[in-house]
Amino acid sequence: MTAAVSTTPGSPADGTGAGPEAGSFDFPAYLEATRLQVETALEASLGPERPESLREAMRYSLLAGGKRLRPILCLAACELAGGDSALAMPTALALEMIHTMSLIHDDLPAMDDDDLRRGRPTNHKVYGEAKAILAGDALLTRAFEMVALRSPQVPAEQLLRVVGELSLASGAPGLVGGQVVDLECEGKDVDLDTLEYIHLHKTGALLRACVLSGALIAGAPAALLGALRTYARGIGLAFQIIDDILDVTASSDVLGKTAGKDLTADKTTYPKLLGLEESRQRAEALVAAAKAALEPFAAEGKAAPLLALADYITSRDR
Ligand code: GRG
Repeated sequence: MTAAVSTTPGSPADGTGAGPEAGSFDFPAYLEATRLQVETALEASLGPERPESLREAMRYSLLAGGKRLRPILCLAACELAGGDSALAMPTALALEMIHTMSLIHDDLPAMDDDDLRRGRPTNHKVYGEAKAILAGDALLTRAFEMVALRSPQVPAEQLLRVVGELSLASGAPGLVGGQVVDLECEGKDVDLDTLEYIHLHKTGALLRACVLSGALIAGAPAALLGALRTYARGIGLAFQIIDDILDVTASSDVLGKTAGKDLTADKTTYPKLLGLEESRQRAEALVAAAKAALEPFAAEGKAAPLLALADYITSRDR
């Protein structure tokens, strides 16, 4: 598969084969070009799902925008490992499908009960609860189809390891487990260790699957996979700390979801436990540790996208 339009030097589709040079890397251009590739591929990814009403509900949330960080992390990790990011695109889309599914279910009345997501009414507000649950289920299973049946150029052994990472990230050892503990902790006093557990599972596990699966598709050695695990842990926690901060400092308009939700739902957050300033410092330290883990692999500039993505996590405003 050829990756779609990008003229950004060093981006997945520039055709030079050269990684971005450290220091001259144009991250905003990389981010936008890669995001557009993902949008184009996502648009084409949902085929003849039937019935039409299910397809519509799946497309409604999947194509509602979003930062597309997870697929971009997957493609960037594939590049870092020396792979062709076009081969990782089906897996990158699968990761966005799992993420979107988790957002649909997270917004349901039985979970966070929210009515705004990605700047639009939530899926169940438009299609009803039953259809929203089923659209999520269909996206989750579609994700595994993307890897198992729609990645013909990737060796089966590598795809099997990717399926393993996606399973771990989605199930009880990942998103589901984190969500259960999160729900059980609502309205209770939660310590820092429990908060970390929730976020490493609810948020960190999928980010880890993103970088590991991209690297696995490129046939990365164990040392790089280990470094990516450390990187993912750092950015995963930092991502969630910033999410907690934005929940109290940003508006619903900018976030595209209901601001101030953590307070309303009586959730423990990093700002609640540590205050805003210490939370921010903690996020920055985690990002620094994440970047340091990639240092041994940064020689030819191939780590530039993942290094810049780590910084983006703390500097983002939505
Ligand atoms: C996967 C089987 C299965 C169940 C899901 C509902 C649930 C169980 C888990 C909740 C997971 C969840 C919603 C975690 C929050 C993660 C998070 C910080 C989301 C926001 O991510 P952004 O900011 O969103 O990247 P965009 O819209 O930009 O993609």
